[in-house]
Amino acid sequence: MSIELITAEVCPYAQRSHMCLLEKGLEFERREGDLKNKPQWFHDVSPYAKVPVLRDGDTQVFESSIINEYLEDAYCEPRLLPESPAGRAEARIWIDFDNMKLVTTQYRVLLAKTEERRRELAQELQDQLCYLEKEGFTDDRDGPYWFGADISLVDLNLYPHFERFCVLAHYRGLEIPNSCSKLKAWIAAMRKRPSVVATAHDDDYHINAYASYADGTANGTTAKDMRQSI
Ligand SMILES: N[C@@H](CCC(=O)N[C@@H](CS)C(=O)NCC(=O)O)C(=O)O
Repeated sequence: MSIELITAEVCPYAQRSHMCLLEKGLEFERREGDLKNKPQWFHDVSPYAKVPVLRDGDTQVFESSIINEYLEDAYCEPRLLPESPAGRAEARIWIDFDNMKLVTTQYRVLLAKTEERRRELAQELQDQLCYLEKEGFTDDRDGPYWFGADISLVDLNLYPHFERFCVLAHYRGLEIPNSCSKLKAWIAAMRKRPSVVATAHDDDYHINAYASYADGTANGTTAKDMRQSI
């Protein structure tokens, strides 16, 4: 059975699944989807017209967090979710918080047109980061990752958009609050992880990639979806 990740180098969501495949030690091929000029084959495999999409033999899965859960179910070792139902539920709650709150606020603050709305959203983002710091990065962890010594699907979900925080710093003057020291230490630890080293890009790459979001000209599916929630 062969695994194929339909991906885009630029995409933080695709990075989540790319990292998951690396963490699982799986063999896979990557196929780059041209998001600016989507070919018919891409529409045929991607119901939301987005990357990533994973193909594993006859199985096709989309939505990065669901792809990662699929990989966890299909390829159990190494485990990327806690064993207990309570621990797994906790992981999924934080993955949901990331998808529903953190990530959408980051896009919205970049896409918002007025200064006033940007200020409101910047405050919202700051509150969410402080919540993550206080409620997420608990003091009883025995290692650098979300659940301590072992990396998890929570780490893989959260990391890619933090790699791109430089975009918010560059275009909107935002910083991760100094009070979020555990979050900052976690980002530093993640940056050393081989699955990050293999998939990461530098600040200039990301700043360039998000220019059209910042100047209001982005017209892809993701920008349109995110604009609806501003
Ligand atoms: N919720 C999706 C989001 C995926 C997504 O938005 N991908 C972007 C690239 S980063 C995309 O393919 N957008 C297509 C477009 O903008 O036209 C997931 O987690 O996989």
